[in-house]
Amino acid sequence: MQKAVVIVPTYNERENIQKLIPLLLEVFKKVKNWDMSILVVDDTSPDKTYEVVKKITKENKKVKLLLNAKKEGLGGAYLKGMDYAFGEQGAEVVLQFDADLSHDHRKIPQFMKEIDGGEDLVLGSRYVKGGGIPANWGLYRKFLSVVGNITIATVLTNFSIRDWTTGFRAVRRKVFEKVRPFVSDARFMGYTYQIGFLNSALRQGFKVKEVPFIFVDRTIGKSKLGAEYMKNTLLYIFKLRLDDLFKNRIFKFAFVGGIGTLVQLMSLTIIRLLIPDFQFLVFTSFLVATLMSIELAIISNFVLNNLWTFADRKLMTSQIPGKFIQFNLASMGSILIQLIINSSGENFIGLKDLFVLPIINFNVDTGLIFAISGILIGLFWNFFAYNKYIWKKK
Ligand SMILES: Nc1nc2c(ncn2[C@@H]2O[C@H](COP(=O)(O)OP(=O)(O)O)[C@@H](O)[C@H]2O)c(=O)[nH]1
Ligand SMILES: [Mg+2]
Repeated sequence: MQKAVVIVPTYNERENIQKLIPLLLEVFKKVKNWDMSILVVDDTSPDKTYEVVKKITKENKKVKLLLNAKKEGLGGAYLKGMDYAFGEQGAEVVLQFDADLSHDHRKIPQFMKEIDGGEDLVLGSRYVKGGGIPANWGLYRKFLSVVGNITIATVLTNFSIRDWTTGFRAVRRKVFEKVRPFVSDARFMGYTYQIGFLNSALRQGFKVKEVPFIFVDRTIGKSKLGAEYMKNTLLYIFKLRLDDLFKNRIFKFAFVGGIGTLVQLMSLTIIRLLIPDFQFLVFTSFLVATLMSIELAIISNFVLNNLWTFADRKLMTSQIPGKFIQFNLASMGSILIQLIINSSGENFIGLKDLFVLPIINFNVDTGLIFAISGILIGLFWNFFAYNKYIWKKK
């Protein structure tokens, strides 16, 4: 029979754990096809929770204690517990269960059924139909929990999950093996572990199922949830999305283009200061300065795109001269596109001042629309040409 281990992290849960263990052992009898057991992970609680548990382990083989020398947080306790359960204990499934009787032990058989049915990760959910949070929770606590979940789903743009923060879960071995490297750093030692773990599992395509349960407030002891949690969660989700953005080729392309524009404007200013305007050469020197600044922007774009945007298709040294010429042609193409669109806007529709202040007139100037669409189509062309010709997929 395959093994399933219910991990119960404890910190000052002396009384709760004594009540919980018999309830769990009782419900295990309803799960016939799994060898179920309990692993309590205690961080040497000051109230000596571990002493109580140690006593129970002597009477019952289905209960084990893992004692941490010091408090490392909820995520730390789960990592250690799961390493042990999936490792030494040879478990195929681990369940996460709070010691404070907030989670519904009667749901465990249903969790195991979902696993049998092919789910990789089962969540006890307070926010799907049939689930719930305690009616007596103050407005502030309800607000935090509900808004917290909505915020997480919105920032991660994943609305398939209703209860991101739930600590009642069943995890298959393969999920833990794939997710562990992503939740091993210090950020996940606290309660952020739950969100980090779930997000990583979803991104790796594991099957996740929410099972409703009604969360019951603890009657004994205190919650350990602190401000650490909110801060770390927000930091985690926003940093994750920022990382996503910086991994996005189109974003990098646009960013490099922005730098190119800055290079062009700044170099134009500097070159114009360096090249004196001879009266009869005013036009020529302006033209020279403009062309030089455009070329500098092109060089900046070429180098940065090669090193960053298309780092995965980086050019070999021998290719660089030829590709650089192609890159210049592509850039010229984009300028040409802009010129054509702008001038056709002028010639065929009869527009003169392209940048007439539309904001002051309160009616949008069609010339501006042509200018903007010229730039957009030019950018589109650039991105296309880079992908298709210059940094071709290998
Ligand atoms: N081992 C260990 N368990 C912890 C730690 N922090 C919380 N827990 C346990 O994790 C479970 C959930 O914690 P709790 O304070 O009830 O959080 P809440 O239900 O979100 O308010 C309880 O069983 C706690 O005893 C920790 O640092 N180490
Ligand atoms: Mg609790």
